[in-house]
Amino acid sequence: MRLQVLAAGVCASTLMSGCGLVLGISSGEYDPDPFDLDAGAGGAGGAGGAGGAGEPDAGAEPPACTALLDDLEDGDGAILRCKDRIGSWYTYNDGTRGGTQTPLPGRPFVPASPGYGPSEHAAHVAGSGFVSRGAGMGFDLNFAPGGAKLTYDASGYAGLTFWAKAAAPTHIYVNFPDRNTDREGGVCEGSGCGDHFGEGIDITTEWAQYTVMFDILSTDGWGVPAPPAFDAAHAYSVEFHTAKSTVFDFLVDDIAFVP
Ligand SMILES: [Ca+2]
Ligand SMILES: [Ca+2]
Repeated sequence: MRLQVLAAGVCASTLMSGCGLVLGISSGEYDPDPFDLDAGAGGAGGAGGAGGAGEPDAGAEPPACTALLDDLEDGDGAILRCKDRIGSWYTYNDGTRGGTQTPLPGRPFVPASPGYGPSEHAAHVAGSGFVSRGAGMGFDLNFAPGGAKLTYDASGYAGLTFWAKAAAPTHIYVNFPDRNTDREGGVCEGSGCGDHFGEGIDITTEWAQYTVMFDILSTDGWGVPAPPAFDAAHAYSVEFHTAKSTVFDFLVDDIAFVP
């Protein structure tokens, strides 16, 4: 729980995502669903999201899953469809008035060009001005269009690896909403949800590969009830999150599980 320890002393830094999640927000003003997870997941994410996962052909068996989650090369907003995995990219933010984000939550998620290396596409998000809980982009792992948002069993994998590049050096968090921290799981409620297990990384202005192992993930410590550990067997999503007041403009590509 390294971040929990750090949080006590480094809360003055706007780069610590967890700190901003509670400071400066009176209980009366607290938005229990600041990321609009309930509505946003449906609108921006999988179900019915424009440009989202296409309906699989009736009767067509999806291919077996590999470690690769998405390379964005098909140019749409859905991750690679395979046997147990279906989901779409989405963006989210804390709803700060005046905050700007591209693409906006609920709008079609269109991959940017070019991508990493010789590839043609990467996932892109940019924005600023989100002063309470921040913003980001992510994708669901088991959320079919028109269906329910379900958990995905990632316990057969040890971590996540991806390539990333930012317009300016940017600190982001790779978060993994799971059964305990996503309100969809029914374990946490309201403002007790959202303290996802994750890890902070520093993205530079050159493409570089980053790897986050599941066994070192931590929360910020404010979730209720306190989640015991990342529940990889019941993961909902992968999110690339920026802390409050971060100016962000970054690309992510070739996202894959680590076997
Ligand atoms: Ca690519
Ligand atoms: Ca795709």
